[in-house]
Amino acid sequence: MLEDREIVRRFLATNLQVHPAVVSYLRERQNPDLIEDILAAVPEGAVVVGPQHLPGLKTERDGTRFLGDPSLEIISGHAVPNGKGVEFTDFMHYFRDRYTRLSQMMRSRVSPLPIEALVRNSRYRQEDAGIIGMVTDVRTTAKGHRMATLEDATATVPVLFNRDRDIFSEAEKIVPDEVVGVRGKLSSDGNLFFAETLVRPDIPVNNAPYTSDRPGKAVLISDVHVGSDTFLPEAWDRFSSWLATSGAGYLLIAGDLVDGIGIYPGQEHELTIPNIYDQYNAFADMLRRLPGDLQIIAAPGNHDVVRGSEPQPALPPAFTERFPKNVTLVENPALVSLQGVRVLMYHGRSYDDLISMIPGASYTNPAPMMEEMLRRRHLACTYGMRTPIVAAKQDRLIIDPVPEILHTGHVHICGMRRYRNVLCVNAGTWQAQTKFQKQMNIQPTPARATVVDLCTLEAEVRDFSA
Ligand code: D5M
Ligand code: FE
Ligand code: ZN
Repeated sequence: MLEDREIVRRFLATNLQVHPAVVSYLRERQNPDLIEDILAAVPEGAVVVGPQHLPGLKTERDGTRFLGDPSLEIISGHAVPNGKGVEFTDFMHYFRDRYTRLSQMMRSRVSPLPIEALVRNSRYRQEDAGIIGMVTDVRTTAKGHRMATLEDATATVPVLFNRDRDIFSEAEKIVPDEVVGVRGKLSSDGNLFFAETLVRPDIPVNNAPYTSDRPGKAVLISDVHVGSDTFLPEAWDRFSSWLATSGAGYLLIAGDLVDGIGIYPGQEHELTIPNIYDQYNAFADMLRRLPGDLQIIAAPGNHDVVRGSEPQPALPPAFTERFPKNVTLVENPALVSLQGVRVLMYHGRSYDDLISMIPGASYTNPAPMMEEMLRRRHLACTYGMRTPIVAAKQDRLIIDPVPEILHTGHVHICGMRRYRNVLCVNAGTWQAQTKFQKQMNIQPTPARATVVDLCTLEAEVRDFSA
């Protein structure tokens, strides 16, 4: 077991200090070779080894890119030429990658046996044991218990969560395709596993976020919906004027930049700009009126012109010709570093799934859903519901490394909370209530922007609605 003390000692031995975020990264992986890799890659003259020195953070494709100002770094999800972004594979490989990486995060807490060994070997019957599996099926039994089928590379086993136990409330939140660990006992006939504890990959309890050592402010928004007849131009103008004097260095936009076309039946009757190119050009004009030294990072959402399956590619050049130079287009999701503070941007399509499956979840209160994503270390666990997912060689929707900030949108309702020192921000919208939202009884909170101080990670919501 690689402990914090040992990790720190190893760095000190080479006269380097180590940031707590790096310590938690290494503790989670339990791989001493990684320390050597990091030490080998630290540039000469460095005093403190920080998150920016972690090799795992470089993208698998063409390395970390520094864009203009080195204070902005796209760690993963930068724009790549059409089609080259994802290496397609089959779902078996995709889910295997998910299982391997998420199970690794909880091995030390579960001490799992391979499921096949557990069920085949009679010596494990009615003995305390642990397993880690992907949930292939979950339901409530006739007697009101929760039953989940867990699968690993060797076999599957049904797991029962007794409704009279404390873990039941957690078991009610189990969703298909998440990876969980359980400890408990196999029945005497070997056909059923009785769960006593439920473990999720989760954020380490002692998660220590990185903060910038020089002043900096980031503004987080999403769901601008340019082109819709409910887009709020006056509120945007107030925001735009404020930004010029705000001293903010970064503007992050987590998708649904424009309203798009053909997104829902009858949308053409609710558009003021019916042409998709014109929508992006109008958005470009809005961005051109913002300060030229503001670093703008824009990711797509389900209303944007790119493929809906996640990870969604960055907007292609055909639509962004008029965008100013200070805009960096990224994929959805994307992990960006602002002066070392890592922001995981994700539009949030999976809210539609989580809200339908997790008891107590609702569109009005998105913040608890962000916590559910963090606990599962996954942005969109469940395959085959509302969130389309691409079978890629690597599961890019896994939350790894732990970011300082999780920035989402989609539900059009502002929400904020901190979970184990991760700042969760759901950014709201620039669109008033639509006909569809009226039918669904969704009351949006338009015209809000969240301002984050990169030195303290303190955040405040500013209201531009009046
Ligand atoms: O999502 C705008 C809002 O509408 C947001 O609260 C999610 C909700 N929404 C979107 N699609 C659906 C479906 N199919 N069912 C229920 N609720 C939905 P936007 O992505 O901007 O259209
Ligand atoms: Fe939206
Ligand atoms: Zn959306």
